[in-house]
Amino acid sequence: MINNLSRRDFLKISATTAGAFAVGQLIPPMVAQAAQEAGLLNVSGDGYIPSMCEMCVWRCGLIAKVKNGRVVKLDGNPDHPHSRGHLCVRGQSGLMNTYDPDRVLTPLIRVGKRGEGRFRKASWEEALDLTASKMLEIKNTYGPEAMVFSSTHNLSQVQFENLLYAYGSPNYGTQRSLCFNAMIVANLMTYGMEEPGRIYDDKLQYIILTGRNLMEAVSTSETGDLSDAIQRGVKVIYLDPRFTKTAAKATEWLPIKPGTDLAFHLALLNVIIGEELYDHSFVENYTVGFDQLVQEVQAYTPEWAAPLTEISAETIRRIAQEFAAAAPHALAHNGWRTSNFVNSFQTQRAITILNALVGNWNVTLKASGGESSGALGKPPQPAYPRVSALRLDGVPNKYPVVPLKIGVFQELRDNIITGQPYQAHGWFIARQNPVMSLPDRTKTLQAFEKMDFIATVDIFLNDTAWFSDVVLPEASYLERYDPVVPLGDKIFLRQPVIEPQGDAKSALWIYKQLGERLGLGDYFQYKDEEDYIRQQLAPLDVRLEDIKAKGYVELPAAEEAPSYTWNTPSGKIELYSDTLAKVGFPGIPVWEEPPQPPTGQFYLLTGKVAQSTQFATQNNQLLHKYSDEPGLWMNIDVASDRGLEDGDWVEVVSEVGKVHIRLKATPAIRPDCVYLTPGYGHLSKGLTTAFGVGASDSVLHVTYTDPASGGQALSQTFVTVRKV
Ligand SMILES: Nc1nc2c(c(=O)[nH]1)N[C@H]1C(S)=C(S)[C@@H](COP(=O)(O)OP(=O)(O)OC[C@H]3O[C@@H](n4cnc5c(=O)[nH]c(N)nc54)[C@H](O)[C@@H]3O)O[C@H]1N2
Ligand SMILES: Nc1nc2c(c(=O)[nH]1)N[C@H]1C(S)=C(S)[C@@H](COP(=O)(O)OP(=O)(O)OC[C@H]3O[C@@H](n4cnc5c(=O)[nH]c(N)nc54)[C@H](O)[C@@H]3O)O[C@H]1N2
Ligand code: SF4
Ligand SMILES: [Mo]
Repeated sequence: MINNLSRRDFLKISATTAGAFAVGQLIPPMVAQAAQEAGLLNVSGDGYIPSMCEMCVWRCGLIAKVKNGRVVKLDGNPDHPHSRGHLCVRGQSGLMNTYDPDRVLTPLIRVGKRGEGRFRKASWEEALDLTASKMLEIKNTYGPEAMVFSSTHNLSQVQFENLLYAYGSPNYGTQRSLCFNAMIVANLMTYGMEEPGRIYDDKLQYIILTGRNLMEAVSTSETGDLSDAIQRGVKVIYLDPRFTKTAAKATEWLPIKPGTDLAFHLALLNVIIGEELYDHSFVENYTVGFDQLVQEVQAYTPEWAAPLTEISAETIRRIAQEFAAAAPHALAHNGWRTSNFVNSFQTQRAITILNALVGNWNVTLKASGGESSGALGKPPQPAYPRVSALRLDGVPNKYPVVPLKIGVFQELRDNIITGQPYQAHGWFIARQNPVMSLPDRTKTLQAFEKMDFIATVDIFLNDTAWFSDVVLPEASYLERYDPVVPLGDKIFLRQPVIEPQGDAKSALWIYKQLGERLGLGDYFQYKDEEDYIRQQLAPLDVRLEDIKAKGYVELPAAEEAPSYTWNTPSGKIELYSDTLAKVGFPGIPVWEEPPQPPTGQFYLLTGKVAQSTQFATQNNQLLHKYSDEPGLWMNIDVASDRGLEDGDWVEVVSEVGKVHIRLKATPAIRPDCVYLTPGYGHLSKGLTTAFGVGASDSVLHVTYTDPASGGQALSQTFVTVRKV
């Protein structure tokens, strides 16, 4: 779909670009030596190797079929609790990411202007020396805080963080505030844990999904659980201004007015309390703050919520009654990318409280410690240097309840631009595409202009690498080891199913090399990837060889007694949170009016599609082939009133940006909303399949941040649409 001009441009550029293999060039066989030594591949390089998918952050277990040193098929590992024998469409297409002709396979050093995309090939020696010398120069001139680090959830992140803490910078940008801060902080305040586990058992009767589009925004195991529950006749109420695939599967779709989920849930609380439908003994024994809650929700009747949400009072009352009647076998799902409005934190709090009132703890919700690497070993290392500089993202001074590790990435970006409280000069980015994933792309590029030095670790010349000074090519997930990870009572391994192509290297190798050049070698006391994993496994008395064949090792199952204590200041579920009240936020969720678009404008909605991951897989030739060209969804009646037809080119304008895109007229969206699929409109011409396709909603998104959780608010951007 790339237009001719841009393809020609790219080819011209790649004359001075250390591109990967040219399109169509034959990739030589790369027989994975470790796998062959372990007996997983025969002498011809054929066999089946278990490992883990990384087409998204969910890490399903996979089994790679390898022939003569090439991956020919990827299937789900039946023993992995996420994949349970299945890979989603992205997972199955993963080999095309590894074999993408656009892969970056040698380090690159920029030769043209930033954003021009002109690079030259470099050796690792040169690229690492340059990166380390720039990072040292910044540290020596401005202090370690002038160097920003950012990365998105991945298995080697532990060593990325090791590099950051050893270097001594407090400035760490993660995807979390762009994603689920509202949910995480609400759970921490109410339950004292980041995210309780959910139980989809045979007794489950009722689910309320608030904008959790599980059928498209896939988490394989939970998507499967929901699908099975629907088959069994579990009632599913789904709130979304769009008719998504989850809406299609749900018992009831409620096209709620954007930003009013809080009103809906406050009204559910009102009915459940007013009609005494809550679990009295659970509330008495295990919660604090019920009296304050009773007082606060009195005013939030279904009749009050109806005009706000545009869901009738009868429906709201009925759902409250049905939910309570099904309880404790009822689940109000707290969603995932809960970053829609600045009131999303209060919505999340209301959802956590709704669950608590009906006493579904240990029935549909349970304690979860998240990913704990507690039992694993790690290489020895000295203590980290003390950091005294303030953080650019305002945590904790401006955002007192946002955990340090979670941060507020969009605020960090904004303060790179303002230079307050000090100016940042360098940015080290790994496995992340902030040029696309942060709201307001123009601002992100402005922040880049402030940088003396930018380095990116990626497998592609993504949009962020395109603006970088050095690009360090990581081996793909099929070509490398990563640290092992525990999941339940198993420990899973990512291992190379082929050798890395070109000069690509694992992140474990890259961070160690960089660490040594920065004088931080003591923090990276592992010889190579295998040695790192052996040190992880040492306390468990497990050998790496024991894991390779099955891809995991089983540990003795820990006794899982249902727990009725919570890691909150009171030890109970906090309906009223003193922690919040003390720092000036409401201790009980209160109604916060969301902004509404002025007449003639629309809410701009974003949302995942099953065939792509964020901003990362649009260049995958297999996925691309089966994807429709993305268009701007607009309600079909509204389009017709405006004289617009399906396929028309339209101009979409927000306060901060403008894009051109084709219109998709559809009944599947509320009349006051439009929707754009994220992940298109790439700037990098190094993504030759994806470049030139669609438009980026990140260009349009205005940066709004919820003051409590630090989560961004993506549906709060309003746009005009006109034919061009
Ligand atoms: N295929 C695929 N699966 C993925 C991902 C992917 O990129 N691709 N990404 C993974 C990640 S990182 C995440 S965080 C999860 C995200 O999982 P989800 O949060 O379920 O997914 P999204 O599509 O981001 O948002 C869900 C829905 O919110 C709706 N929405 C917007 N504003 C409002 C509102 O005010 N109220 C309500 N009720 N709904 C609203 C949108 O229309 C959208 O359909 O998905 C994960 N799974
Ligand atoms: N408009 C809009 N903005 C959003 C969202 C939205 O729905 N709409 N969603 C938000 C959410 S939920 C999230 S989680 C964030 C995600 O935001 P990001 O984390 O910035 O986005 P990703 O696209 O996941 O970036 C992953 C990068 O990793 C690279 N990569 C893939 N495999 C490897 C590998 O093996 N090694 C290395 N080093 N790199 C690799 C990919 O090429 C890609 O460049 O975006 C948020 N922003
Ligand atoms: S959900 Fe899909 S893309 Fe993500 S890890 Fe699993 S198979 Fe891979
Ligand atoms: Mo996310």
